[in-house]
Amino acid sequence: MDQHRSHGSSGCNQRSSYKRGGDDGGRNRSDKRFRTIHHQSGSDPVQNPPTSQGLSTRRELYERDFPVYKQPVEVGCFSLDSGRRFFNDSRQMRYYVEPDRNPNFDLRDGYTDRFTKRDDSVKEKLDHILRWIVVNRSKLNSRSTTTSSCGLDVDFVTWRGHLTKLLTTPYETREGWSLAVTRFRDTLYISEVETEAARRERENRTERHEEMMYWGYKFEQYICADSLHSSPDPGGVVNTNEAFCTVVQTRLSDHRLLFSGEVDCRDKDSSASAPPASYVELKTSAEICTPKQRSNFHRFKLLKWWAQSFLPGVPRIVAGFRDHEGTVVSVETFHVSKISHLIKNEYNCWKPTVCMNFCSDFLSFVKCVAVEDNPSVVYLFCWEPRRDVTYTIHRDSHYSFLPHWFVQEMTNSQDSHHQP
Ligand code: 0WD
Ligand code: CA
Repeated sequence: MDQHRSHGSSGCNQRSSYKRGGDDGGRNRSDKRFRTIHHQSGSDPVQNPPTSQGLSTRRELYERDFPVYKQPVEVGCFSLDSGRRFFNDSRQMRYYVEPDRNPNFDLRDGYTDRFTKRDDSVKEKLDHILRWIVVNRSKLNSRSTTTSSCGLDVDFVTWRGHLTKLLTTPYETREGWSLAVTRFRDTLYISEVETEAARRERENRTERHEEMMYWGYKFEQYICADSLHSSPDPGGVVNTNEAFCTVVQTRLSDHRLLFSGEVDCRDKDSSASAPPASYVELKTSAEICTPKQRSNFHRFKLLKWWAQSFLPGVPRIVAGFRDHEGTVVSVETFHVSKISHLIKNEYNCWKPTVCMNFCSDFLSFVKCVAVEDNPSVVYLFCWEPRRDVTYTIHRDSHYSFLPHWFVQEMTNSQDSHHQP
């Protein structure tokens, strides 16, 4: 994993320009990443300050040395069963069975008679990760025995998928995002809020699109076995409620991260490396027939694939290329560490360093903006393509996402730590 140090500093003190009010005494006028935004006055729940800082997403501002990104360490895992119930174990782990290079898998098989689809109108927010934290707290707070601030020993808690969106932001031209942030006991929790555009798209998917979403899960079923000594069962039911999730800890610049991501399967060979190095990400994509298609694959798809797997340290992506009828015509393995070399010949292509520096700067921005430590306050960071990242503040609103049981559990277990 790259571990080059970045030269820029990212603390709030050096970057007073992050702070609201726009009174930076001119210190950051030369820093083009942070811009004063004049908000329109409106009647929203809580008013923005008249002026506040936004964060630019222009690529050229993030072309610095690669920031420190520590090798992610798996600190735990959990499973979600066919009814989306949480288990603090690896019961949903699946094992990789190498397919033929030209397997002719029929991805349409079982649609819709052997398919149970997760209800994606149900927003689970961070709940499963929070559940994992409550059960595994002792693994996380090493400083709790020596200091009075009995928080988790991490700066950010989130889903890997949210970080993937941050990494790809400088190159995204179509889809914006909204991320809700709450500071609680000095940890910043980041949970996505579905944008209006995303909701409309979800509610108006075509039947063709629904079926193509199934194809990805069907590919997994052709390749994954439920146990070390069994074979994949393409005759079974595809149930997208089921998930195995890894929980990893790492550091990006000076940001200590704890995040979880869904893992498709692991290498069967028990002498192979420990997780996350033994994990395999599975993907499907349209077969590549023209140079233009190859270029688009490199420029757009490999960016998303790289970002998603690089974050948790998953080293291998196995891709099934399918025709228009949903037949997998070829299978190819991509080594995540080699993807940035593969794309070097593309004109004006994406750069890993831009992705990581933008993410790092966004997290610094969040640290400086989200200052009030309060489980019911949400700082909502929003971004649309070709715009800066902006934020609004919401108290006791429908955006609040830390559940009472989590706040209570964390408060109680802290109190009990302090009893003689
Ligand atoms: O309600 C939501 N929109 C969210 C749900 C937001 C964030 C996470 N989640 C849940 C997912 O249902 C899943 O259990 O968290 C888990 C995955 O989190 P992640 O790893 O952080 O998400 P991401 O990297 O975006 O997706 C990883 C895999 C996907 O694989 P592909 O190869 O398609 O990228 O998780 C699956 C999917 O297999 N996945 C989902 N499965 C069912 N419903 C969903 C979803 N909404 N999103 C991702
Ligand atoms: Ca996958």
